Amino acid sequence: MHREIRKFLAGMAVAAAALAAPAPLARLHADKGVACADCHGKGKARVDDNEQAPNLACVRCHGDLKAMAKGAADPLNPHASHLGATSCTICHRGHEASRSYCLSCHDFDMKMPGGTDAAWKPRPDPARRDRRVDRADVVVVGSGAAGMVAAITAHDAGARVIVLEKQPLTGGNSMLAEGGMNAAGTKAQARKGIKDSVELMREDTLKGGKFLAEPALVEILARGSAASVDYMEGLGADLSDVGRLGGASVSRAHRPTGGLPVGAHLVDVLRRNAASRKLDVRVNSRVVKLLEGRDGAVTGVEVCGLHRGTYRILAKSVVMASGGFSANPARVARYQPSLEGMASSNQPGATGDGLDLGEARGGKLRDLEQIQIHPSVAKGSRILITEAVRGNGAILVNRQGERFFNEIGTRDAVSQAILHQEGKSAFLLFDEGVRQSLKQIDGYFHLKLVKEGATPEDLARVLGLPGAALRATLDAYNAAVDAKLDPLFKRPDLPRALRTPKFYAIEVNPGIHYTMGGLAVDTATRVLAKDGKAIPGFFAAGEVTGGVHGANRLGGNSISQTITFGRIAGETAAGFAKRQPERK
Ligand code: MEZ
Repeated sequence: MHREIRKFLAGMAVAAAALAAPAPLARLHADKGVACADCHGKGKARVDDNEQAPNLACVRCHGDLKAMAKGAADPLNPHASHLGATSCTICHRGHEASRSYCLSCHDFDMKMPGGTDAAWKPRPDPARRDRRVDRADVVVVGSGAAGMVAAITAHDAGARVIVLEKQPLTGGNSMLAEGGMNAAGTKAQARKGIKDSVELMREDTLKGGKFLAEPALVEILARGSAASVDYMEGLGADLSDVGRLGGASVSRAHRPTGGLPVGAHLVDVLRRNAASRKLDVRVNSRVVKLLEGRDGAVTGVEVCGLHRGTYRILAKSVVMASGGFSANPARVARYQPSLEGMASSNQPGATGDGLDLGEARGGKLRDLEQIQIHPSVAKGSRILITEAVRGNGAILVNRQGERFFNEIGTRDAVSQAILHQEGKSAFLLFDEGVRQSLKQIDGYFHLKLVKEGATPEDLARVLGLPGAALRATLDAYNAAVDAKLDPLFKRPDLPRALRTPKFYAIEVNPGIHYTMGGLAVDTATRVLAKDGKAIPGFFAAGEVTGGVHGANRLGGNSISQTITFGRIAGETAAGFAKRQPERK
């Protein structure tokens, strides 16, 4: 075909595609008389990877998130979500179709101006290179609880810190944490008369992890836990409610008053502390390489910023806190083929890039095949139903309307028990008493995941279960609660009988939740090379590390790990940086 005709036809195809695509916001704004210069250009702030400039323009006209959320009757309000203070431009795009971040985990019917109904996805890296070089004492990769705590601690120890987050918002998986933060020997436990000890938490953790964990790391987790609760309370957190989670000998999961989800609260506290310290936190900033010095030390990072392009930051220490890989189906299937196709409860950024970066710099990886499935993800969704619902008294029943396991056993055991039931799912059953004991249950009602009935028989009808069997199961369970003894499954904690109408149920099945393996570290969070020696200038904390949980993590130990080891990483990285000369 003649070249000109080919060019013309290609041009027509592009124009047709543009017409078929939803109108980007820029065009909708132009239709309302808003000029490009009203948001961009001379006299306006430059767009950086944090995208604050376009966000300020949005807020100037539309108001902030609070204002946008005001007056909406529906509790499912994307402007008042559990993600907290996010940027408009995460979802709303000026020059391309907008995509809802909520849809990367939820299945809502969401329409937005200039949008598609497709899920959010990362935008492609720009090809440009920025030759300017930034400098820091400590670079932290990842902005979940481990990263933010490491950054705040390093800053408070006098270091110049830069935090890099590849996602468009901070918080990582920590933001989704629900059930609580484990700690032994806290003031909140003492107020409630709960007798716990470092030794008991250590033994529970080692046993729950099938004795594969590194005892020295577990000792630090347990020994540091109460101080970590104090630390977070010192930053402004409320961790005064204490509940029981699977595999724990006593109640030690700390969360906000009324049993609100722990993660969104802690992330909010950490964001506020980072902001008040004017920490340099950069979102949309993906680390693509760890820089190596002549002495083998890690000397900084190469970053790809959404707008800035690829650039280098020279640093004296780097803390890897980039999380696990539960949201990376290919990687999960590589280590555990049996989990192929199973839904994950994680946010979309949990892809395990930090493992590749660390391994490329000589870091040793351990226990990667240890992948945790959580027993209760709402069937047909990616929504985790916190273990705390069981901890506060809910039971699991199968399609015969019968209990089949100790509901607060360890996750590996409860998950396997569910997978052995007909339909490979179970019904999480609770009453109004349990609902009132744990505020985070309200969220499941908002998400329309809960079925209800005025009596057990009503609920059985709604669920398609045999009513007489369900009634008999509840009667037997309530008798066990009264007698403080569960003859069927030896459930060790029977916090309340299930007698208060209404009766509720959520159908649940196991989902990929946590990756126990990762970079090998020592007790000072120094990343270890294959020869067992620490790599100078390289530290790691949180889910990117391996060795703290062994073959199975206990619920509530993840947030505990992020705070305790995040604090150690921040301190050690800042201390190491102090002893180094300026990088050239
Ligand atoms: O630590 C966790 O993963 C946890 C407590 C999850 C949950 O069920 O809430």
